[in-house]
Amino acid sequence: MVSAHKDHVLVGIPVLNETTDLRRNKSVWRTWNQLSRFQRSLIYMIFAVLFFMILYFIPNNTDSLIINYVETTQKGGLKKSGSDEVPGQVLEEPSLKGGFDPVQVNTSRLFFGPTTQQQKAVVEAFKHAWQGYKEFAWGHDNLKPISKNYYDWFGLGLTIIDSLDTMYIMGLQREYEEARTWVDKHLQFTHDRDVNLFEVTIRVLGSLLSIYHLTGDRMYLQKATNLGDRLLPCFETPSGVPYSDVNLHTMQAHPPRWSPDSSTAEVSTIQLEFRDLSRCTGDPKYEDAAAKVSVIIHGLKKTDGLVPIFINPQSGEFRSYSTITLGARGDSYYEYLLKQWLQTGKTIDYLRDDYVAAIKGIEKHLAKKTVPNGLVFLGEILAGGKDFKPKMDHLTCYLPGTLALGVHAGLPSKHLKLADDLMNTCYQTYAQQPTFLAPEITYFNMQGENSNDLYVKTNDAHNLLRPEFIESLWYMYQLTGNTTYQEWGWKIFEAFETYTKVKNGYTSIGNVKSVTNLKRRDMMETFFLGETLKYLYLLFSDDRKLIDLDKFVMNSEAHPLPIYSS
Ligand code: DMJ
Repeated sequence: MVSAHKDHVLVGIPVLNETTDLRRNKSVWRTWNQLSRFQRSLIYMIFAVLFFMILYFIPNNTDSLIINYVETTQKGGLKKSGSDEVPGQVLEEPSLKGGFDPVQVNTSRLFFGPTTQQQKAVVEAFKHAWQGYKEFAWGHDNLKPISKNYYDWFGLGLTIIDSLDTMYIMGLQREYEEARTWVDKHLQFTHDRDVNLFEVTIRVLGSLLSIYHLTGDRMYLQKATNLGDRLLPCFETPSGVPYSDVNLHTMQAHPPRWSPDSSTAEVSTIQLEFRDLSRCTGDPKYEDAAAKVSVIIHGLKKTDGLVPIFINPQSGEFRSYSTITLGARGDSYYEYLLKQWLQTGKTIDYLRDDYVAAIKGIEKHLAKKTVPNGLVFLGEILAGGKDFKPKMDHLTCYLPGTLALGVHAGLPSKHLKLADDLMNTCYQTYAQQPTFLAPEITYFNMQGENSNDLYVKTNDAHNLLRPEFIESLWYMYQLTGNTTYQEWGWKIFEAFETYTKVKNGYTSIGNVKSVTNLKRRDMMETFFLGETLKYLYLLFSDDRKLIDLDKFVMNSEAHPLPIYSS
């Protein structure tokens, strides 16, 4: 109670009038005693029912989060985020521009948090990583857990953003809320700094859209739209094939400093996100720009469906003689052919056809067997087809999961054989190292000059906490139910715990070939939280459909986006 009294203010707590209160209590007690036994029982029952109803309807704060898939029924624009505006640049309100109605998905479900011991262990790992990030790198891109420092790549708080849906799916409400507050209050796209179109699209745009779909929270869509507008200048090239980099403040796009070309995988791994942004805002400009790139690549000459890893934004042509690989700069071109086809309800035939043709090309040109034990691996074609290199990046280990997803969607069942063979080989890249962790790059023995199927060069022996094989384990487990994949995943998780866990987080290591000389690198990549731990959590779930692959498609950074009917 506050009362003004001439020249000073009295602040006090209201005092109970004890006599009146005592009298009131007595009369309530008398009335109660006058009730019949039946009336009293009825009142007891009403209280009991009310009590149980309250218990039932109040969600357990730590364990369950309600997902409301997008509710964008209200037409019209979103509020513009004042903090994200750049003086002199008017970013359009996301609003209906014609073309699409904003997406409406009326499903809802609960994420209850971990239910198995293994999931609980993964959640503990996440919390450990998060704690270190919070303490020493909050608001920065990466944690450097050994030096208790941080690293800024784009200066966008990448670890927070990449982790949003992981926390949501794991039921980590407190951590999720603090991350949401940071995004709401501090995430801005106005830094005078170059960012990579592909990386920011899969990590930031993909994550914002994914968590928007999971929560229905329009703050995320507002941020995503602002970012989408700042990325669009990349597509203003003579061909429509985007430049790799853009300054988010000046909105000037340009090729990388070291080359006039863009990476093929980069320009073809942005379509899920840009399409989803269009579907959510009702404005087709994002989807139009990104889908055009796929159409251009579709029209180019390929080697039995396989593409070189560089493409020129001026001419819209591949760079002749550049490498063909399912590893770096080539990998997710193939992934997004299938996933775009799925995202659009299997209605765009050329995407499926190009995907099927590419898998045929992979079987014909890239898939080879080691001589001692017949391990199937995917090598690389160099110099326009003249040379074959028996080298496979760990990145390639996403492919078996994608193959299984394609078979699940009705594509040739023989793809599962290749998937199975590659699973085995990828597993060996882990199991044959003393750390039980795979190196970044593995070479394979085709000559039979010794009894080893594979070998690792010193410079390739690092492990960056990458997710690709875990991702495939999850797809294979979800789609086959074979628990061997869970067992393999658990062994790898234990290896991460043993060799990459440090006091303040998890770190990349420089050498998987020795348990006594790990060469810890002092860097926790954002995809460890965004992908690796998420896929492990999903892999160990009793509910194989915790993320239902008939309703969602995972973007290249493990952020689930909805599947549309067209
Ligand atoms: C992630 O950023 C994505 O999975 C990307 O497609 C490939 N590289 C990393 C993880 O290894």
